[in-house]
Amino acid sequence: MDRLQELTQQWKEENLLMPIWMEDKRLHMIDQRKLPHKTEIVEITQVDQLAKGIKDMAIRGSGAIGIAGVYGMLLALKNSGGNKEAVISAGEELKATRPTAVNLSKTVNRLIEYAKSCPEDSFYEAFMEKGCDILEEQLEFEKRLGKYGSEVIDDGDSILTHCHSGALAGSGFGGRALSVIRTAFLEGKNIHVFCCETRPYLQGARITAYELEKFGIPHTLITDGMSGYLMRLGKINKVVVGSDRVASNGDLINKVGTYMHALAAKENGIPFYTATSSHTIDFMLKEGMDIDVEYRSEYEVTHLNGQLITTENTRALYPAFDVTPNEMISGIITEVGVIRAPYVTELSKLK
Ligand code: RUB
Repeated sequence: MDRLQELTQQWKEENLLMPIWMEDKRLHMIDQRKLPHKTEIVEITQVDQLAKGIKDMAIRGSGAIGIAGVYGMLLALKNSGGNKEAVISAGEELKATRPTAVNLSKTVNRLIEYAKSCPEDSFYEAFMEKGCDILEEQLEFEKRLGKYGSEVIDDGDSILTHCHSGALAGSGFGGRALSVIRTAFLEGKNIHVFCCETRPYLQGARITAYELEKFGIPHTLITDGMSGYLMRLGKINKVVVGSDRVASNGDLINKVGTYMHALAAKENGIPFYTATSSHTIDFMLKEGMDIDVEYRSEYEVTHLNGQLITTENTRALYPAFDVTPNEMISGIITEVGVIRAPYVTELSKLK
């Protein structure tokens, strides 16, 4: 059994909710578009198929697409019998699929650089080892940030989360925001989660609520526009979201709607946290608003479950992410601890 097989076996025994894994030279991926009604596992034998799956959101969430980048390059390694050019070109193809979440491009770039520096004769073994190291490291980060994050969760908290920053958006333990929430719950804290449905793709309704139910964590689904009022009523007293990218000044780029919740939290004096990994910090990005956010098809807004919900002529807009200024963020939860302002100085220590 090679190391990847051993790891996969170990993760299965741990009962992780993995978004993607490799077995018998094939990738297996849960098609997240079918959740929660159907757990469809798609088998992937070619990098093209995986690239399409990322683009079409069959697999999504910043951590998960970073991991998918690793698996895709390992697939190319196996398929090509260790051809360096094929592995690098797979990385380039995968990187181009989704631009905003930085984990994908950062992880793939890391592997491309590694591939380039590897001697030809030991390339297969060395690249496989590196890929496995990264996969293990990502899961380890997830568990560690959960522990640090749990320190900001108090017994009795009612926590708002947006979109889906959970196991299937990460390595399978709980991703980022849900690792924090899950760890606090496993530690015996009495908590309740309000999860936003997250229009238009409904990641919150379809996937976050599904995972919270699986983990046995008490939760209530709300529509995105309800958060402010519930904060005013005192029904929500903390916010924890994931992050697709963090700029070097601490600005947060996350699923569209996040900024709105942060504004409401600030107005109501409610702590707002993002859970992330140090790999999601983009030190090349000075401020969040410097980013070109991904715009997705208006079809995703005008249609629900493939059904047109507007008139034929209604035009729609879908910036998939927004930017929350760092001054609205109480803390950035990472695998090395909770980082607090001044962010430029504190985050630079993670370089
Ligand atoms: C996912 C999304 C999630 C983030 C953060 O976007 O915005 O909130 O990925 O979660 P999409 P995490 O569904 O468009 O991929 O930090 O756990 O990835």
